[in-house]
Amino acid sequence: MKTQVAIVGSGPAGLLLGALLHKAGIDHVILEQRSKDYVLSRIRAGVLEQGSGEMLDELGIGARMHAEGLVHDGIELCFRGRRHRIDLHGLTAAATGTGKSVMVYGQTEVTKDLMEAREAWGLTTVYEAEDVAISGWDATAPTISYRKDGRQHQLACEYVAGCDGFHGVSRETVADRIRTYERVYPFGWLGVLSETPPVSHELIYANHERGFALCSMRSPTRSRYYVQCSLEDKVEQWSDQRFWDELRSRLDEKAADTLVTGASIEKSIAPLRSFVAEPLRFGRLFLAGDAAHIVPPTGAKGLNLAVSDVRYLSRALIERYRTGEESALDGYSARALRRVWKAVRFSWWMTSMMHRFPDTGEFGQKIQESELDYLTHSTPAAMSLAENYVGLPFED
Ligand code: FAS
Ligand code: PHB
Repeated sequence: MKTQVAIVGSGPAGLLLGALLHKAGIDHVILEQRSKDYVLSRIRAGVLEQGSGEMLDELGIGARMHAEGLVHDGIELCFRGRRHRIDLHGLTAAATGTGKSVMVYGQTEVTKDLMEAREAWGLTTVYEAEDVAISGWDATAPTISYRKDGRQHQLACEYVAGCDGFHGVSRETVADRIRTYERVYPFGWLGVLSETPPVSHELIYANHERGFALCSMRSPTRSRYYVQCSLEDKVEQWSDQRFWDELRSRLDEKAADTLVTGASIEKSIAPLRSFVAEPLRFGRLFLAGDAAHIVPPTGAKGLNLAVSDVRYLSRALIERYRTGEESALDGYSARALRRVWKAVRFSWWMTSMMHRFPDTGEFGQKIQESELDYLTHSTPAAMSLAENYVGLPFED
């Protein structure tokens, strides 16, 4: 088989890149190691930056997002038993003249919309492609080998987009040439999905001496909650009752009293890390999304950074195929990384401010509360949080 661009991975990065290349008439194939159902079964991100939603609109696949997604103009920060609203839309309007919001619309739904578009466009995705291996990326005619239904296949291509996530093969292929930067956090997030109405109409990020908590949602009837937990914890140790009790203990009185609990329909523990690989280009191989970087979900940036990388990579590939010009491809890594590092910083900052670390102690707790007090009473400080949370501008 032969194509112009081989995309490894059918998560948000790979699917979105495929859609953008298709719209530009560039031939591509997606190779995905898992089944379609497995990819759709993963419960992950919940918040889309405004720019991410606009990219789905540009592709003509934003209809369900607008019909079912929830536009949020603010978030709340809860500390010392009180909630304080950060007016994202009002603050970004005051700062830039244009108010911005976020869209609460699960990554699962984005993935579903992109997969359905692919099928409608008759595009090729090879699911359950095993033992994907990339060769010739340092020359001009890369080849990808993989096994499907017990048979070995070769895919000849001109460029490879490594969109295969943190544990993928793409970054591993160039492991001896890549520089990595990492911070592993000494705690995890225990997440619960429940068919219960959200405790509030906006997200609540809570700082508490017992640890961080987050109240999010997927719809007016489906909630997503998280509590910071120990990395030694096992999901089996957390009954639903224990989870709800712990969540209540970290919220303000009104939220604790009005929280509607119910049976968890998904419960999982995710470790937290900040990770960036540099550079993002190796000859004809380009890394994008979680294959290149990981952020703690505190700033709701993971999925949105995958969108950001793909925006830059797709434009560079389209320019190359339309004009033969390769300057945008040459500039992809530096341009994508500038925005990546700003989101990595914001996610690290939010995580550092909201979580209980082993060495936080009483002094550290006072410092965190003081920073939150400053944020919720200083317009310039709140503007900085707001412009990062809704998504910094793309530098096109
Ligand atoms: P993905 O990991 O989504 O997709 C990579 C794809 O490549 C997968 O389908 C995988 O099966 C495939 N693949 C891997 N190796 C392969 C190989 N060798 N060959 C072929 N295919 C291969 N972000 C947020 O913003 N908010 C959150 O709350 C949040 N929660 C998260 C919770 C968890 C448990 C995890 C793991 C991540 C979370 N994230 C969150 C981040 C997440 O949403 C990612 O940023 C997003 O999935 C990135 O998309 P991709 O880069 O496409 O990577
Ligand atoms: C989610 O809804 O899963 C979510 C929302 C905001 C975050 C992290 C996760 O910062």
